[in-house]
Amino acid sequence: MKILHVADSHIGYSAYHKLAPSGLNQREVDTYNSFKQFIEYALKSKPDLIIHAGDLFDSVRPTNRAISFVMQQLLRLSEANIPFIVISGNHETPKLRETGSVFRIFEHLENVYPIYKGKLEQIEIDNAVIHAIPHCFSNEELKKNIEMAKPIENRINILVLHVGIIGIKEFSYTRGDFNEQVIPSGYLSPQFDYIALGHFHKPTKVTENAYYAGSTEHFSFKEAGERKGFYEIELGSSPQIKFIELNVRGMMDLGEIDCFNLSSEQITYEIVRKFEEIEEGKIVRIFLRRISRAKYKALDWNRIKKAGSKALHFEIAHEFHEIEHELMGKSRIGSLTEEWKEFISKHPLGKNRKELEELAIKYLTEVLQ
Ligand SMILES: [Mn+2]
Repeated sequence: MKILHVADSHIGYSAYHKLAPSGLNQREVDTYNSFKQFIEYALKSKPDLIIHAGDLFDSVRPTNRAISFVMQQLLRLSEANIPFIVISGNHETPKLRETGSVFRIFEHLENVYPIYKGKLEQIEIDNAVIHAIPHCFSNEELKKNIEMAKPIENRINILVLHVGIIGIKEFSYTRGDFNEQVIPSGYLSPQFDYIALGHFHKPTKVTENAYYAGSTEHFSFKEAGERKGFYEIELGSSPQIKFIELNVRGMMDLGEIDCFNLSSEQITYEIVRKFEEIEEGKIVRIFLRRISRAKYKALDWNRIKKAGSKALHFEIAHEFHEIEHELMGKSRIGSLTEEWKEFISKHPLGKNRKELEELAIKYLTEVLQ
């Protein structure tokens, strides 16, 4: 039995200001193109089944354009009699049940199986049983549903999940996506013939039988340099798993420049020099470590813009150096809590910010008394 496992296409995503010739956002068009490449591969290779492991859409309320694009592509699979099973991921699952799911409109397509009701559903295709668990309303419900998914004897059993896994090295760096659900790797039972995972954007083998397909495009600089694609799986007595790469827009991370001992002119020169590596149309980032506000302002932005013009978009991330306000004429150093607040305001803390801030201020107040 031949299966294609794809995930995290995030249709409807858009970013930066560059427009495609059609007038649409270029990055939105990029996500359409990579998904279309996948569909074209599927129509040629004619698998017995396609599994999409969640985050088909980028949001709970995709635009009409994103919905009709997906509808068109799924119709092509439907007409070719290729079954398509898709679970809803954290990005497209509404927090309130009453909102209703965009997946409902796919229920009427023949050969398309949208799974979005927050609970385990079993679909039988030929000799295979697909145990599909969409994004649930709580982590407890998710775990209950995974425990309920029991492989059936003498059948090919496939489990589908959209989750993060605790205990895999790569995932520990990337946690904190909104509304995500996370399970320990012990929940991935070796009894399934294959576990198709979605959520983590890098194609990864997690256990002997569990794989993340990764996303079909780059959606953040954390993904710079990663291959994007999907798996083609031949299940049988000796399963074969092959990664098929998609041709997507590249993302380049040009590394960092330590600016502490450099002048604005030198920093500009270093940026321009690194920008020589830029390949046409790529998305590029460079990081300026320990730069003062004054030096940052004095960079030669015209030269930098010109040097970066080959990129679809370039991002100059930076970290302002902390000692600067003593040196750069800040009239006084604030109280310990004021300084701490200023310091922490420059660090991305994600959803735990408020809690961490409150806790720190509580401790600081205690020691200062
Ligand atoms: Mn996700």
